[in-house]
Amino acid sequence: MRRFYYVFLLLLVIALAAAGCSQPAAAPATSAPASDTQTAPAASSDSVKLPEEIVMFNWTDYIDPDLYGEFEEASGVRVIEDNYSSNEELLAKLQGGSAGYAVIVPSDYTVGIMIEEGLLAKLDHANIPNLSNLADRFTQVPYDPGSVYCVPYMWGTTGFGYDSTKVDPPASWSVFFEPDPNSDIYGRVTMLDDPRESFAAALAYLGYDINTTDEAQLNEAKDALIRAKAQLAGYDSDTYEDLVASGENLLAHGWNGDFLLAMEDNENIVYVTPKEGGVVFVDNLCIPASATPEQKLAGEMLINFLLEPEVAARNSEFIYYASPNKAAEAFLPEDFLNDTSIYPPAEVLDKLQYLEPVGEAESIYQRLWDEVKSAQ
Ligand code: N2P
Repeated sequence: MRRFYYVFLLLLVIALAAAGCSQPAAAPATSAPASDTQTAPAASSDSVKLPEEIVMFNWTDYIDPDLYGEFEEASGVRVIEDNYSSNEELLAKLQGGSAGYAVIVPSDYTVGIMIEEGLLAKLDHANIPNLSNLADRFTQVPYDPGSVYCVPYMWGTTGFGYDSTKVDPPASWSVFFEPDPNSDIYGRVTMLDDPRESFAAALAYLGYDINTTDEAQLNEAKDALIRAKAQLAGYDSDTYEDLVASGENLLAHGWNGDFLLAMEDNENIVYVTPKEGGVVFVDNLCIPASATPEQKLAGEMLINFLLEPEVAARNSEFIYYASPNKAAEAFLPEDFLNDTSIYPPAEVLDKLQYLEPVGEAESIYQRLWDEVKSAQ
């Protein structure tokens, strides 16, 4: 009952907004059906107009672009996408006072940092009734229990992808950290342009905790990353999968869904979770504290739209990342749900770990990463 009430209200708001009226995002709780014991919270956005346009600040290739048009048709709000390449880049932008973003997509550990630094707005759940579509385990994530600030968007893993017709199947991070000048891959390899991800690869290779704050271990990881540089064509988080698909590169460190998407262009690509383990992540839809009330309302409507089961399913199928949306599963084909590169089996998941905020050691990571990047 409650859900239909919300959906009805949302449709009403959308219709009124499309007709050019300024209307509240949700009606006062007094109009809730008498039988509904879960009274809707009073809307905090009673006099908020929808903007014509909002900006979604997102990773590259991380949404089915058709969905923007569909949201615009339904809400009257046009969505412009701007991209970043790492959590650290996104964080630096917000810390530096960049504003104008309605929706951002930080990963788990970065959400924790952003909450602590007051960079995120609290979500008005009355505007996001589709929150109820999340699978239970994604409603109480440790970095934001109860989805106070963010809504889990997609989850995935970090490993590497290679062209199986040109590379002997590697299974270990050693393929990055023990470069061989005589191998075919030498000079045709990339690693993620991402301090925590690249350090996690080196730390996993060395057998250390990927969230270590031990300076000696971090220095060892830095040396490994500098040695790895000898065979790198570069650091890249945005086009690495396309460069493997086109044959320009043969091996890349990266995220599972990106390689699966690139398989549409080159079916010889194989994605691997290295035997030493690696990273599992949950990326989230959040609204920066700097958003205006208008941007925030439209952002919440976009988040709600992306949580529609059928929309979430289509989005996941398009970008090849696993959905935290339980209700979306009914709309996902069996072969997608059974794909172990998207939904890793328990024995693989067991080897993976979430990146966590490292507190003061963040500056050590940043300094050592700068040293890696500038090393000759
Ligand atoms: C998509 C990037 C996935 C985000 N291109 C990794 N957190």
